[in-house]
Amino acid sequence: MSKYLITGGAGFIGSNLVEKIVSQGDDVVIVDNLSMGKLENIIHFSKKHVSFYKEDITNFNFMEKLLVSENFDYIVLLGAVASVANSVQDPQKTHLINQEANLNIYEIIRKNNLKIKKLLFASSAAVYGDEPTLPKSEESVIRPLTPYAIDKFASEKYALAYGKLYNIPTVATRFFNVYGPKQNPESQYSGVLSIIKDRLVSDEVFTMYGDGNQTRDFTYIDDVIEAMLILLHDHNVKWDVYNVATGKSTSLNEIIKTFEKVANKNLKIKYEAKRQGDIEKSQADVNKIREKVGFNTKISLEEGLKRYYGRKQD
Ligand code: UD2
Repeated sequence: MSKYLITGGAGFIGSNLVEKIVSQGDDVVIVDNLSMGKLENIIHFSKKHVSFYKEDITNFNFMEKLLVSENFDYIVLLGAVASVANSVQDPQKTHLINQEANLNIYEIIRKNNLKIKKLLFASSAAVYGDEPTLPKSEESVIRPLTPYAIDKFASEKYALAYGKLYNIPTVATRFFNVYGPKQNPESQYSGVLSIIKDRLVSDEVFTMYGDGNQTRDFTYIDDVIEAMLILLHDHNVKWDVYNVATGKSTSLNEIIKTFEKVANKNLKIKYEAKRQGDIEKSQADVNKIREKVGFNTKISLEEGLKRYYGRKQD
């Protein structure tokens, strides 16, 4: 049996990861301040296998005591202000959470010589910025344009360099547009598919920013969880960064058509101007994760949308 620490474990990706780990018989400790995550995402887990601390990852003393006393096998860093817009409004505060809190965890591991099996830092396709060449491989030009992207890139680089310098097994992932159950549709900056699902269910109007021809590499949560577990458990994987995505790009117009077919209703759409700084096209090159660990996504867009829509409550 292994023990995992998951920061941000009450959030969208975190709570789905916890569910999978618990189903495999392992134990999880979640640290989440519920600023973006929700208690209802994790309340149903057995207390025997999942412990929850409602804490800020910026509480350095708390994190140190926890890491030193628990002897984690695996550490997954998902805790963040996962909003580019918030990082633009409040760069210093989000920097503390999105970068310094992670550096603090690397430091705790180093200073206390903790023997972990793997640490995974969750980075983002945001690090590629607006350089137009597609698809984005891990070697593509990096052009982080917002505090969010800069902090993600720095935390990622720290994870990998720390790993190498101090012999700590670390890995980083760059997620593209992940969607699926438990994604919170409450903000206008939530994942677009969580918003579209919400509008389809409630028959409310969806606001399209731009003409809908913008493309994204939409990746279903179960594929993302599988990739994370492979990267955590493969001993040959360390000190490296991997795109986690499908390698395909789909426009908003196309995905809305598929979603309407799955839901068997039409989405009401109103059009507004394109968002400032919106990236027109996004697509991952997934050769590295395919070649190094044999990972391929399995869930087509239609299948992912079916699974997602089937779970009306989340
Ligand atoms: C994703 C990440 C973001 C950052 C960025 C880096 C999510 C939720 N966001 O932003 O954190 O990493 O990638 O490039 O994964 N849209 C609408 N109507 C809406 C909401 C969105 O038209 O109500 C459009 C939006 O303008 C954009 C597209 O849908 O063109 C996708 O938006 P998004 O916020 O889901 O994701 P993205 O790629 O902008």
